[in-house]
Amino acid sequence: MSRTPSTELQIRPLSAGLGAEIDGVDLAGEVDDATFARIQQAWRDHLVLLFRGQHLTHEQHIRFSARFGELDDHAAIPNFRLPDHPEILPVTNQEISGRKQPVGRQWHSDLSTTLRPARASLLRCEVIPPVGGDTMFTNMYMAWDTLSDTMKGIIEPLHAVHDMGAARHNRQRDPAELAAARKRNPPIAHPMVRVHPETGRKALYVSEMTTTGIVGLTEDEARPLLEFLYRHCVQPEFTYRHRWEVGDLIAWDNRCTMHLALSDYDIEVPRKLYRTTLLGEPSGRLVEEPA
Ligand SMILES: O=C(O)CCC(=O)C(=O)O
Ligand SMILES: [Fe+2]
Repeated sequence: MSRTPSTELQIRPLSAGLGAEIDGVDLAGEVDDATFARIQQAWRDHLVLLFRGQHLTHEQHIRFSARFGELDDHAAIPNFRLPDHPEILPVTNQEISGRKQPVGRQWHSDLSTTLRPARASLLRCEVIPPVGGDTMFTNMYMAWDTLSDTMKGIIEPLHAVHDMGAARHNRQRDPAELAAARKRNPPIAHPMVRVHPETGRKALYVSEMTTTGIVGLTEDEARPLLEFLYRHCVQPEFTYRHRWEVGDLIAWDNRCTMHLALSDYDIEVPRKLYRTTLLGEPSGRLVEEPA
């Protein structure tokens, strides 16, 4: 097993909005504490980290991911996780046990329909179409910082409802299956602005994929505000668009970013990535649904 001295690490920003490529570390090997501390600092500074040429086994992917915290076992989506490695979620357009997987084709932050929304996700690329299959990321600190003080004042006390039934891909699902999934993951009200526990910075927290409304506002009141925020959050200057290569591993911080899987490729051509998900700090509360 190789050891990577921390002095070899190079950090190169990927766009003005967010993202950095980290060079000079072999994630299959033993990453020493000093190197990991620099990776964590780069992660806090850049929100999304890209490591190229990392051809990891599932065990190596899990071992590196666990350095960031407590791993989710994907019990919320039991049909899609790997039977031998519940910490690994295949992210693919191919069928898994006879079903097509719901994919993140709307802007979102992972596990927002749970009481421990994801801290990090680490996505590793094994198969990518010859063209397309890109993923976009956006910086939710910037989304917050660039609102007017008046708008910040309006949003700060509000909670938004996150409901997996809202996702476009879930609307095409078998109703009984969706009802069961929604029972496992009932709607959650989360604060619309979160203070990042490590940086102390405020980040906007809404998701085009899962947010259905705002607690205390009528649908007519909430809808235009949410539509404005969805547009505001994804201005090109806040974003990075990643063109995948086999062997890429991207670690992103869900507490201050959103991401989007682009359908800019021939859906019949295989695309296969694997994700680990880190559980985040407790957040939000269950929304009482009318019986
Ligand atoms: O397929 C992708 O590009 C990203 C899918 C996604 O939302 C995720 O892995 O969390
Ligand atoms: Fe996602």
